[in-house]
Amino acid sequence: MSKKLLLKNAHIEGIRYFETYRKHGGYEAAEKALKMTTDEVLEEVKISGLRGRGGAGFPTGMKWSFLAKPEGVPRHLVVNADESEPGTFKDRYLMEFLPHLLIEGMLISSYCLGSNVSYIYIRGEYSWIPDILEEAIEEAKAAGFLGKNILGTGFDLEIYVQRGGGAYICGEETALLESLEGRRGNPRLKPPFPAVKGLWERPTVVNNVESIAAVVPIIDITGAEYAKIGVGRSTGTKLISACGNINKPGVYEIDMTITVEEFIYSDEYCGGIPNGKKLKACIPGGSSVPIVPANLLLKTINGEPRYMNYESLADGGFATGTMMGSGGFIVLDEDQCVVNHTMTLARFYNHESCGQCTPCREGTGWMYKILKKIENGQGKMEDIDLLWDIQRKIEGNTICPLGDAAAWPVAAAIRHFRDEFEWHVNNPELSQTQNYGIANY
Ligand code: L3W
Ligand code: SF4
Repeated sequence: MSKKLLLKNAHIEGIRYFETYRKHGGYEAAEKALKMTTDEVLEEVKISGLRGRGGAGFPTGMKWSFLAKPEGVPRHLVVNADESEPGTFKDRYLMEFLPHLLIEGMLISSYCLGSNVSYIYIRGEYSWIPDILEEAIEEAKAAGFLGKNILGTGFDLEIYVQRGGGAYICGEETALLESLEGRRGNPRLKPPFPAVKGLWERPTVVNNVESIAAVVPIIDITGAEYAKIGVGRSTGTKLISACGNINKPGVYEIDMTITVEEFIYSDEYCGGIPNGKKLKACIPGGSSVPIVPANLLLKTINGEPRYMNYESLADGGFATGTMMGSGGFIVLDEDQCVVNHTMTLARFYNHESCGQCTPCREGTGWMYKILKKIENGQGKMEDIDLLWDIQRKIEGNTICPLGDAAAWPVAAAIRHFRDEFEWHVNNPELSQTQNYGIANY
């Protein structure tokens, strides 16, 4: 059984409210952190090995240590709650059921970074959650954990919740900052990174909800103890939102030592595939990461079991491996059609492209049109090569990672499931009425 750090109290009735949260040890980590120096808190986060839980897995302590500290310039912490990656809904769970865990994590992190005004930028579609967060903020303020001179330390902190307008691109950190400043959410060129020039050109740390929540158990049990959980550079626990063809969709906390097979088939997690169907493929880190066929998902190219962690999922590189990404775990059974699935994703990325760079603006639309043609039985063999060519021209040639995120699913689908694309081309009548998966298994 995986160790629980973030969700250990999630089952307690009323844990959403300050009184219950506090009764179960809430804000004790904050009290501990506020007695430490900011350097000591930073050191704990560094030692913990915590990596960003939003998708990139960048070391959190290193990001914090990059924060510029020019004299007299305010600094900010911005929590990225614009969780829009298809298949990803773990931050929603945290904010909805454990809002004080996020507020406490923000208090500790803001203290460490020297941010007196911090923000939560939340996706517009989570329309009911800002009220939950604002209520938690008010409760924390009434109890003296936010506002002026917190616990008599002289540290002040205000937290504001900003609702997004429902654009996926605003989850990209610089687009988020543009939107927070009141402009259209167009990504900025990096460098400069937000740690140097972020919100209103001030040094800013942008971190995912889960990353900031994880700071609470790190201070609670110490960075060294946190680093003992997990394996290698995949320390601590990770929230996984599991969906697709599984018996038990939901949000699970894992300790990154379990195998992919255990995660899919054990009753503790996904509980297997409905109706005894076979596993076809999986996208383990949200829609942007490469799809992996079952044989490469359960074993690495060296024949070792594949584990639910950053290194093992990426084993063999993108040609055979995939990525932990945001932990949005999507399972496809033998009846699913990869062409249809890839077309749906291509439509999404085309719709969400901000349009600033030509390869992404034009390429995503082009890929969607070709995939639709193939899916509808109107494709030619050369369309598959054209699709391959387009995705290659997008990858690495855009301002932000949305271009790569649109290219990778197409590349992986062709690499691993070219036979399905060819089936659609060779069976135009059938492909208009049924999918490859249903026709062939
Ligand atoms: C200062 C340097 N800071 C890097 C910071 C940077 C950022 C973090 C990671 O994209 C990925 C994307 C999605 N000085 C720095 C530095 N930083 N070098 O570190 O940066 P980066 O560029 O590796 O990634 P990113 O731009 O944050 C995130 C993928 O995650 N993804 C996520 C999708 C969406 C969600 C969601 O809805 N929640 O997660 C899934 O795979 O495709 O590749 O903070 O500033 N020298
Ligand atoms: Fe906009 Fe796409 Fe360029 Fe990102 S890659 S800046 S979403 S056009």
